[in-house]
Amino acid sequence: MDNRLLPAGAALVVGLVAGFLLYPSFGDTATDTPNVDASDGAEPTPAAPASLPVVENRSTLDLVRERGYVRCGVSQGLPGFSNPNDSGDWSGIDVDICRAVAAAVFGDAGKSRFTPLSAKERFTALQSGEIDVLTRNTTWSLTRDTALGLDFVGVNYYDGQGFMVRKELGVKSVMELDGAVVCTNTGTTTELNVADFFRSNGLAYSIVAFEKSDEVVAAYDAGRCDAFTTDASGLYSERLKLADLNDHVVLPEIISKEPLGPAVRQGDDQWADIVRWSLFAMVEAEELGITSENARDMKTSQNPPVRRLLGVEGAFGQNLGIPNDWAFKIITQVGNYGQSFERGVGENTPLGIPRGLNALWTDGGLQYSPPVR
Ligand SMILES: N[C@@H](CCC(=O)N[C@@H](CS)C(=O)NCC(=O)O)C(=O)O
Repeated sequence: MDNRLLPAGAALVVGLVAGFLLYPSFGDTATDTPNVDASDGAEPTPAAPASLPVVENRSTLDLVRERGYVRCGVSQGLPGFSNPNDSGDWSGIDVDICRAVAAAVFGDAGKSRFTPLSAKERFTALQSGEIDVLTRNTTWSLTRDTALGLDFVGVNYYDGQGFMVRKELGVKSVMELDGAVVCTNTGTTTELNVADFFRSNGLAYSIVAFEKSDEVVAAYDAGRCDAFTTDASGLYSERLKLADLNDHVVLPEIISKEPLGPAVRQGDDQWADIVRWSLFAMVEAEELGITSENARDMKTSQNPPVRRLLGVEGAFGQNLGIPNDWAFKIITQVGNYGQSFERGVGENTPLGIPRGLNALWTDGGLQYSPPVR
């Protein structure tokens, strides 16, 4: 489709007007919200910005090619998802999505750069053009997909919200948290879900929320709150930062659906397709048994889906506006979805997360790529 330029500008303006200040009620410091009943459970209605940032009315692919690298918005440090090492090199499954897009566009996963963003900052950074794609443990919800001038293109991690408490509390279920002080991050679905869950179950609560995750963990570790809540994946990751993780227990309830996935600016269909199919290529590769190690040999396979994905047959890259060996480059440089999962968050990493919902559909999970044909 070649109608992407006009809608990109139009949609962006609508999105910017609608979605600039997402979470007006929370500041950078702790915000104690003692069980107020002011919201209806929807995301806060965004206010219009004082002035609109100017974004060039050009295709993202053109801008990215001209610049020479893809700019991705990531977390400020969430091991397994997006985390820098001491040399400033980023890794994790969200980083892999960005590297996959760079491999698809440039044939070089290294042509990717990372901008750490808090939950509160992330949508504005995408709207304003500061980044090309948001790959930051971000939940796909209707409001975010429609009212912010953004489009979610897939789910790279199916998640849900969980709770952690100190073992000494003796609490076995979230239902025992009546009157609890709950620590979490501002600008997240987490806050909204806590409100839904506690209110609908008739439980009193108060929230202590911070913009930086490290502050949330520190507050919880220091005993400022009874429970720490975030995406279950975030609990696996953030609890590694606690003084002694054996003093804590994750409660059995998962209180929400948190499909985490990459988002792009609304209205640039070609760019959305490139990011979407970069993710799908990783999933499809796993289903077809293609890995970073065997991809080269698999090029001689007679299996038609393998030949199509590796660019031996067809013009699928061309249809996306990128080289035909796009998926081959992703698989050899980043790996298939399962390889990325195991390397970032899998059972042999400090996080130790089982595939669960993120297993392939053929193994009883939800990860599924439409056919490459
Ligand atoms: N998936 C939820 C929560 C995302 C979120 O921001 N989680 C926190 C806690 S795991 C986080 O990413 N912290 C790392 C950071 O702020 O950089 C959302 O999209 O609102």
